[in-house]
Amino acid sequence: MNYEPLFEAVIKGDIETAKGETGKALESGDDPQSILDDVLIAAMDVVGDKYAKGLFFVPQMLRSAKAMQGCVELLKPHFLGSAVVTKGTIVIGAVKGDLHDIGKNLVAMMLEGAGFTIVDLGVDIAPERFVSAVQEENADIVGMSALLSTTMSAMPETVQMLSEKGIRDKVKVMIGGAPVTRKYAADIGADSYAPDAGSAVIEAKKLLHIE
Ligand code: B1M
Repeated sequence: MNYEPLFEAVIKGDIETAKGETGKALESGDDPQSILDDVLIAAMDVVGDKYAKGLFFVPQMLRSAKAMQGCVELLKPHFLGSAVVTKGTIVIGAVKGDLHDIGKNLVAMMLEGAGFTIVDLGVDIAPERFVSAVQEENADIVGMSALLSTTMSAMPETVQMLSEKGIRDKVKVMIGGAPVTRKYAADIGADSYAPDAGSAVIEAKKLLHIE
């Protein structure tokens, strides 16, 4: 199938066309993973580049984000498996000050599809909230997402607070998001870093010694 119309629709923020093209691609049996990686995420990268070059502004980024989210909703059933036994509980959220949730939602979706129970706290989550959710949910993993270099510093605050509450050794910490690196994860004492949603599943399984 020709993906150009879908790619362009996400960049333009044309939700109806984007959803229509995604539906057509799925109906013609195309691989949902490649629609996601090769078209939707690639289109968001173009949007980010245009913003960085001053060609796009926040309202345009927002429209593209909405178009992407509409498409992801259509892809979602294709990623969710039929696992009935949970592989573990993962509390996840975007850190304090960060409103970007597309990547975090994809990570949550893939983890859920792989059989984990997901407690999605949403966006702009303060360290206290991550810590209380870990306690309330008896979570095996806490996952933090940051897309801004200015919000990453909330990650070590959460790690620190887990230690102060005496529960650091009871929960694994996974972090990710565009400005985050493996080195940063090591520096702040996180247990794991994943560059994308697929790797997040592999990392979560490793952390809990599954398979
Ligand atoms: Co924003 N934004 N944005 N934005 N935005 C970026 C991130 C930016 C890189 C654009 C640019 O300049 N090129 C830039 C950040 C620069 C920096 O700090 N390094 C930026 C900026 C500056 C801003 C504002 C400050 C703009 C302003 O207001 N002046 C503002 C901040 C708002 C806030 O958060 N407080 C802002 C606002 C927004 C919108 C609200 C308009 C919208 C977000 C809507 C939403 O999410 N609901 C938006 C968007 C859409 C983007 C871009 C274009 C796309 C982000 C995205 O969804 N990517 C982005 C540019 C870019 O990334 N190319 C940009 C697709 C997504 C699938 O990828 O999120 O990286 P990603 O997730 C991946 C991996 O990172 C990883 O797996 C995911 C799936 O593969 N991953 C994890 C993510 N979390 C993980 C957690 C894990 C493991 C892996 O474990 C727990």
